Amino acid sequence: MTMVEVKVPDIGDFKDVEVIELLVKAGDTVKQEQSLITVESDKASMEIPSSHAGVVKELKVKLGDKVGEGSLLLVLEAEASAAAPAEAPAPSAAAAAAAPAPAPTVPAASPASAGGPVEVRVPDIGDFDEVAVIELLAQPGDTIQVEQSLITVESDKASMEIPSSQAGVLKELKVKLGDKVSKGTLIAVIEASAGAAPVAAAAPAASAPQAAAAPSPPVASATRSGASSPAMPPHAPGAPSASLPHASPSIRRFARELGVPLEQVKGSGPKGRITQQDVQSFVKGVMAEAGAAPKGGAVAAGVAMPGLLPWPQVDFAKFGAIERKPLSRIKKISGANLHRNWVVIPHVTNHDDADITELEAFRVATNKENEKSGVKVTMLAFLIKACVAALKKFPEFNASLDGEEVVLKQYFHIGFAADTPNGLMVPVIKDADKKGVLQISQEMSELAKKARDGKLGPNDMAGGCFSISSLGGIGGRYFTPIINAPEVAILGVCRSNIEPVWDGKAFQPRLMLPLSLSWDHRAVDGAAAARFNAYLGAILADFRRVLL
Ligand code: CAO
Repeated sequence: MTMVEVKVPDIGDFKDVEVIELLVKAGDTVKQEQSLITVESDKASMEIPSSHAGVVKELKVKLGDKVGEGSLLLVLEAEASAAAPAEAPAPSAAAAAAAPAPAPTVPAASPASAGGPVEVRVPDIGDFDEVAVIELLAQPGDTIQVEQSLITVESDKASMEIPSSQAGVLKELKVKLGDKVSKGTLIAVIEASAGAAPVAAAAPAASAPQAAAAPSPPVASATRSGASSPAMPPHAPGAPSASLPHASPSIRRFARELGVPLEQVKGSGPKGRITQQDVQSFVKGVMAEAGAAPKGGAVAAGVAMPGLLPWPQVDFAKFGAIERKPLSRIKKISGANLHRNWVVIPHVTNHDDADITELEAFRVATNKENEKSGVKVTMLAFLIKACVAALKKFPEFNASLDGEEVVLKQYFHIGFAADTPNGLMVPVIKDADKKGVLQISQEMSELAKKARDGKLGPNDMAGGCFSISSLGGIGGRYFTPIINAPEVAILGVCRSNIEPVWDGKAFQPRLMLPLSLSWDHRAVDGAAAARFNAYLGAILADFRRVLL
């Protein structure tokens, strides 16, 4: 282990600049090039990276300190392999990376003119290549001063504003947000004011880089000598507009990751600078507002929920042809109910299989016998009867929660989910315990027809104790039905299949019906749910058990 002193590298015109952020603390493990502090002058801010990887032993600066090239920032216990001196004569990769970029000099413009359109291009911004445009600071029609910032660009470590070389009226911006620009990229066309000669780009000089808003034009195009290529251009808010958020690159990145619009954040730092705390407080405020929003109501797509990301806003038409249709009235109502039930009720679902080989044979035979009656018995009618028997044996399933009380019902009204062209409806077979399978089948087909025809009345759907959702006529294996509040359980049924079942001596082909029982864990325990399902399976396997 070697102790290494990390110092402020050559940061050009940045002398006696204030430390405005400490990005690491003693004990932190830092990587080479990781930002250690942010410094800020009255015109620009920049992050200072580490020349070495290692563990921070001691920070030698505090907030408000003034630093310049050579100021000691911290002492680092460097990783053995990374302990090469930062200021080696021939710059190491670390030293090169640590060297800041020249600030953007006032860019070269098209030949001087006493009027007429002039192209403004990105000047030499060192290693700042292919950087994203993150802000447009002027718009067509604006009167622009020489050195007034036109756009802000940002790399992963720093941001900087690109100033205009020309005074005049902005005719056209040639870049948009998100565009990648490099030295020489055309950013704007300016109608030069008569007599306003563009600032010429001086020949590259070996002098230190010049800050973008340095008072004395023309400035040198700051090509640094040697291999110490720039990596850290400063953020230089040359002509801060009232709306331009004043924040360091790391805060901008932080805000972007959280989706926080910086222009809406009030900065509490010096000169209104936005701090990490400000961004966090903004997020907390938004969350608190969302939490205080509609209580008990449906939470629609697009409405923020506390603690959750906002609903994704996608321009679907960008990816192909689309058609927009309003949700049906039933879908809106059932959707809101399902959503509330799914969010409020702690659902658990038990899956099981019932052997319905004999029951199915009986059902087929019954249908044959009753062919002339016109009433067709489906498995669902038997399931309703079986559920009534299970509800009688396990009364906590024939219940509703009401505050601190459980309401146990002594009647047996069973709802069944019906698929209709307009959406899901749940008509209810009243007093199913007092009706036979044939009568239940008849009522079910009448109610299903009424549902499909949109003719169900409120009474047809009221008073349910327990619901069954059967997808058996369609297919599938298992699913997790959503409880129909204020009921405390629902049975989901899928398509039966012939399966090999071991009878102790051999596999036998048996017709197995997949059952999925969702139950409210506030009202029912897991053991009771498993017993309910097992009993239901036993009855479906042999209805004579109901008599026991
Ligand atoms: N396994 C195998 N076949 C089954 C079966 C099962 N579990 N359940 C029904 N079938 C068969 C029936 O025997 C019938 O066969 P045949 O035409 O050969 O006689 C066929 O499937 C169609 O039955 P069905 O669906 O018309 O009758 P049903 O009594 O089973 O169901 C109803 C009636 C209204 C519940 C049903 O039509 C329906 O709407 N189901 C959808 C429910 C739903 O959407 N649930 C999801 C809610 S959660 O979003």
